[in-house]
Amino acid sequence: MPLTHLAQSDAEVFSAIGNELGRQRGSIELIASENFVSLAVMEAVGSVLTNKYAEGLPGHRYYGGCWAVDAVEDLARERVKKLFGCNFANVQPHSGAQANYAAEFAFANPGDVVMGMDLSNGGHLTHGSPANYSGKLFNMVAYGLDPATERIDYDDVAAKAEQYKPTLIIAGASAYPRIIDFERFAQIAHDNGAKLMVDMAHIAGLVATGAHPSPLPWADVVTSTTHKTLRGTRGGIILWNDEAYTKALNSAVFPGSQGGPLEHVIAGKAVAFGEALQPEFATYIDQVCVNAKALGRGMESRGLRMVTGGTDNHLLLVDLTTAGEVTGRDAERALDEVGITVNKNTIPGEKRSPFVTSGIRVGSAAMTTRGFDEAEAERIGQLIGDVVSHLGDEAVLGAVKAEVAQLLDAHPLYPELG
Ligand code: DSN
Repeated sequence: MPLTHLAQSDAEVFSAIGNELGRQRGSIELIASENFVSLAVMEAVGSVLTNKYAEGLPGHRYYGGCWAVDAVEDLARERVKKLFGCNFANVQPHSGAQANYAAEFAFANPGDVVMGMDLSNGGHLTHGSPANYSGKLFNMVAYGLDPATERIDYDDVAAKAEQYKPTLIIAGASAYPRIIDFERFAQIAHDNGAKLMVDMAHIAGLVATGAHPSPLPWADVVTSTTHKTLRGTRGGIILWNDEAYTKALNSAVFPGSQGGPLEHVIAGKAVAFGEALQPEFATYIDQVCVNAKALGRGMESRGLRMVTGGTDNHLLLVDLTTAGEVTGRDAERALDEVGITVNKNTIPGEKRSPFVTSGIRVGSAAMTTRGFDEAEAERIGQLIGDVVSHLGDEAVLGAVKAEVAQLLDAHPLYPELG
């Protein structure tokens, strides 16, 4: 929406926001955890709800005047329960990390053994990284991938669960391109007296439409962000089915780890959940999956290797070691220069630091929202390959940049914003 008041009152912030709109318009967005929300979501997040304190839950608040935000939060809860077919939801976590913090502390205490996927194998900071609260407060045991298949080594998970008897096992990943077997995870957890938490942040949109099997029949608790494939405003959610967990989970959010909920953001979540319940969202997610495979084909045609050989979801992890000495950092920078945004990423068996890496991660959620089709996705994959194999070659990079600009022109982003 036109930011007329901001333009008049704060030229610096107005200008910075304008720069970011220009940046988003001027590049093919392939960061697998990003997307473009609807203008309706943006309007809800930019609304007067930002003024309201509402500690507590709808109908049980610590402040007066909450009847309107109660209705908003109830809409968000009801819609997300319908979307994922579950009994209970808390829509207040400010982020995925906050959702994970609350879910982990609802089931485990400091010092308990908790198992999570190794970060360098595709896990997440909040699943036990030593740099994160999870690694500092829990006694973390990491599981990883089978080096031969580069897929989750479920036998390793089972053996470690048997050996260490964790309180909680966390399943879910930030850079894993394959279906995750949540039933198997639940069997391993429950056979060993552990609870299962699934962080489905990356694949939530696919789970919503059935493009990835749902964790909800199996997990004790499911967390997610709302802004990746689910295409909502930035934020977190917690979902579960067993009423016995309700008090612990709600209390772990407030007062356990948060104060007043961000009701304007919860309104944005409600709008996004409403959008995801429409049949068009399933069509969108199908295209996301088609485009991810096409990106992979394009890159493979230029000699790049996809970790695990391809993808079942919205993302690909690309092993650059087949492209000579090119690092993930070099590739990320060169692609940025031609208007393709990706992130460097560690690959299984990584030998470089996380700041350098031997891989990149690409995802199709945002580019599909922008309207790119399968043929364009395959071509973009080829262009990525051309850039990676011609670092420093100004003629090739210039030609790629011109073609990227043409592709972007064919799919304008937020034309309504002027
Ligand atoms: N979930 C991370 C990502 O996938 O980019 C950010 O925390």
